[in-house]
Amino acid sequence: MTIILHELALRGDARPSPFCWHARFSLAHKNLPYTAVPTGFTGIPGIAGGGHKTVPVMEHAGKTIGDSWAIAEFLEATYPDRPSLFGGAAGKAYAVFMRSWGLTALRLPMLKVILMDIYNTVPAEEQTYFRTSREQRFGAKLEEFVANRDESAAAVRANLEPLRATLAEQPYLSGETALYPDYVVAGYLLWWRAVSPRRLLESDDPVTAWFQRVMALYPRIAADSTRAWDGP
Ligand SMILES: N[C@@H](CCC(=O)N[C@@H](CS)C(=O)NCC(=O)O)C(=O)O
Repeated sequence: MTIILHELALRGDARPSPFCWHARFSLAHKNLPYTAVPTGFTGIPGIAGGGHKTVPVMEHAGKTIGDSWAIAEFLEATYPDRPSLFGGAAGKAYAVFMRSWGLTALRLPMLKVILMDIYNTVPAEEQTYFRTSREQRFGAKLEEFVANRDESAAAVRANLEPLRATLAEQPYLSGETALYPDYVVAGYLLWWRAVSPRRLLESDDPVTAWFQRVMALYPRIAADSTRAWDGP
């Protein structure tokens, strides 16, 4: 059986989507082989017979699953004998928290830094779609949305403080081994790194050392992830 993962690819084969990285981490954690199929924004409606508005979309033994969290839950239920993504019910609850925390404490302030970088990475023929859909969603011109980039970057760095405190106690956010909560955060760092030439983390930041530990666990993700500069 071949597992197919449809994921977002932009100009220069940049792979930015944090949610696609979350799905990749889920597959990698379960040690499942998969084929990653790149798509642009305008290709999404045509994936796997249609009906999907976002990627990732996974095709698995005749079943098609959209949404990174649904993919994680499906893989956890389908492959109980492989390493657990969550580490039990309490671990799953922690993963739910980290998803919510990531959406508010990382995704939004990161977007306020990198939205124009993403736009500049979107192929010319998809830029009008991207600009229109995002300006509608955020109620502002892209340029206005990133007007306070420096403050937003500082907010992201400050929001990582609980992670630094956690990593002073243990090698991974989930304890002795990396689990889904680690992948949530790593996915957002891969997103930033794929499109933005700005440095997010200093090399002596404990989050940098943790990120490198996570990357070392998954050489394929480290190799396939693209970067605007060489760092987290
Ligand atoms: N809740 C979804 C969100 C997925 C998502 O928003 N994907 C973005 C790429 S990062 C997308 O496909 N956007 C399509 C579009 O904006 O047209 C998940 O976790 O998979």
